[in-house]
Amino acid sequence: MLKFTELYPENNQKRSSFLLDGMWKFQFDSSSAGKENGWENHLPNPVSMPVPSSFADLFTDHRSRDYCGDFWYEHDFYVPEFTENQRVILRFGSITHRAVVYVNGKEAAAHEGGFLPVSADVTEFVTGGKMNHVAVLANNELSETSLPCGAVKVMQDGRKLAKPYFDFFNYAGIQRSVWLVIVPQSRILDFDTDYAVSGNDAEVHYSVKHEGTGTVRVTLSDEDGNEAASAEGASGVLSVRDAHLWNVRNAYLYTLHITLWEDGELADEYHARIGIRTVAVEGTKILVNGKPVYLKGFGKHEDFEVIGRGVSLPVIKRDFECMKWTGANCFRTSHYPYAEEWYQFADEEGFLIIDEIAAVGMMRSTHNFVAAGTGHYTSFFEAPTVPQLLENHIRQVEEMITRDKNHPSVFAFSLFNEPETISEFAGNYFRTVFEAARKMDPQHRPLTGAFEKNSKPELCQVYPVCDFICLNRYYGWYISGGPEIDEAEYLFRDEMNRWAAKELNVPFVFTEFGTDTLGSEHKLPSVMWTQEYQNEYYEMNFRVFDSYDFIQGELTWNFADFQTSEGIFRVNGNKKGVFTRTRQPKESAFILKKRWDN
Ligand code: BDP
Repeated sequence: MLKFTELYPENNQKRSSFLLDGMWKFQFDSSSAGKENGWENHLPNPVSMPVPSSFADLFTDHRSRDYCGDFWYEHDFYVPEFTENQRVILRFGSITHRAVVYVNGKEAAAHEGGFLPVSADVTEFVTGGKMNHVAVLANNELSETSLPCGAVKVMQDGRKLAKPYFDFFNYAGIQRSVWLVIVPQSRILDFDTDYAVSGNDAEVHYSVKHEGTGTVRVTLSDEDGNEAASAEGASGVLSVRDAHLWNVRNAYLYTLHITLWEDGELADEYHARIGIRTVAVEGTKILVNGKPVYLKGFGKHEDFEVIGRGVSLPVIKRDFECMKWTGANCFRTSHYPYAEEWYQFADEEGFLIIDEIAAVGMMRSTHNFVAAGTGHYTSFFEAPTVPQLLENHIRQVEEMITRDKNHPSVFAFSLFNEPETISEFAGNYFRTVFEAARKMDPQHRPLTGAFEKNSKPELCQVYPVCDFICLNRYYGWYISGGPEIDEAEYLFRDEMNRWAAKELNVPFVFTEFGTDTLGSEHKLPSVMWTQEYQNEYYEMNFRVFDSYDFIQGELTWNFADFQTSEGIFRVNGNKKGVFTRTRQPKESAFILKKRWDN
C-alpha cells in the first residue's frame, strides 16, 4: 500500500515522464484462475484494449459490457537506460476498483479504490535500455466494504453481476492515463501550501517532503515568469508583495518551482501551478478571499458515450465550455475523485470544486433515490463489516486529500453522498471519518457531505460534523411530482423552515435537485419527463432557494445525462442532465444561464 501519492508527472532537468497510453492487451478472467496459470507473464488469449477507457461500452455483447469479476491488462513498454541514482516509477491515474500490478512477472503494487492513483516503484523489477512487461490484475466487484458500496449477484450459471447501491454505471478498467516516470533517488516526494492574505500582500506557507539530505529552495514566479518571491528550507514562508489572488472565475496561477540541492548540485526539481487564495466558512457565508460566494453549477459524472468513465481531454474541455456558458462557478465531483486533469482545468478557469470521495451507496439499496423520503431504513452501519469499511474510507480520504490539496479550485471536501444518517452508529462512523480528515488537510478546508431526504433536521445524527450542509432534494420529482408540484413547494418550504428553526448558522448548499427530462418530449401544460416540466421544476426550486438567506449555493443534478444500471426507473440511463449525454443543451440550460449570468 502506498504512503504518498507520486506527484503528477512532469519533464524537467531531473525527471523524465513517458505516457504509456495506447492499445494494451486485455482478457476477462471469470474463474479467477489467471494468477495460477501465470497470466502475469503472458495472457493466453487477449484482445486489444485502449487505455485509458472503461471496457464496458466498447463491446457489442451483453456479457462483456456487464462483466463483473477479475480481468487483466498487459503491455510491453520500453524503459530507457537509468543510473543507480534514479528510481523508475509506474503511475496509473486509477485502476477501477482494485488492482495488483506485476512488472516482468513480479508483484510491484496492490491497491484498493478505483478513483485515485496507483503508483509503484519498479526500479528493482525493470531493465533499462530494454522492453519490459507490465500486467494488471483488476477487479470490479462491489461489496459493503468497497467505496462505492454495492453487492455481487451470482446467477444460476455462475456468472457474476454487479449490484451497485448507487445510480451510475459500474464502469471499470484502466480509465486514466498511465505514466512511466524516471526520477532521482534523492527526490521531492510531496509538498503542501497554505495562504494568508493581508491587504495587497500575501504569504505562501509551504512545506516540502523529500528523500535524501539535500537543501530545498523554492521560487514563486508570476504568470509573466517574473520572480515574485523565494525562500530556502524544507518549510518556510514566501512573502508576495502586491499578490494577484486566484479568484472565482478569474483565476491567476503562480508557478512554484521547488528545487532540491545536494553538495551544491541540483538533485531534483518540480513545478506546480498554485493559486493564492483563502477559503473559509463564516456564519452562513462561504468566503473566498474574504468575500462571500454563491455557488452556481452542477453535480457531474465522468461519463461519455463509448469511453464510459475513460478520461478524455476533449470531453473535459467541452464540459468546461458548457459550464462557463451557463454562468456556473462550481461543480461537485460526484460521486468520486475525478481524473487530475479536471482539477488542472478548474484551476485555470477559476472554478470551485467540492471534491468528493466515493463513499456512496451506504444505504444498502439499489434505488437510493426512491428509498430516500420513504423512511426506508437498512441498518447499514450496524453490519460487522463496518470497521473494514471505515478503514478503507479513511485511507481513501487521505489519498484524495494528498492528491488534491494543492489545487486552488478545491475549496471543500465531501466525505459522503446520501448515507443513512439517523442512527447512533452512523453518527459515530462519520465523526470518526471527519476527525481523521481534519488532521489531513494543511489548508483546513471546509468538510461536508451530501444528505438525502431521510436525513431530516429532527433525525439526522451527522450534520453537526459538517462545516456547511449539502442537501440533495427532489421535491417535485420523487416527492409530489407533476400535478402535485404546488404541494411539493409547500413540503419543501416546510422542511427548510424546520432547518431554519434550528438556527445552525452555517451555509446550506443544494448539491442535487433535478428532473429526468427527455430532450424529445414537449407538452403544454407540462407533464413529468418533458422539457417544460424541467423548467417549471427549476423555477419552483429557485423560488424556494431565494427565500432563505442561509442557502448559499445551487448545484443542479446533473450537468449531463449519464449511464446507470438498467431498470424500470431509468430509460437507458439517468436523464436529469441539463445537457444531453453528447453535451447539447436542453431548454433548462437557458433558464439556468439567464439566472446565473445575472
Ligand atoms: C441521488 C443520488 C444520485 C442519483 C440521483 C437521482 O445522489 O447519484 O443519480 O439521486 O436519482 O439519490 O437522479
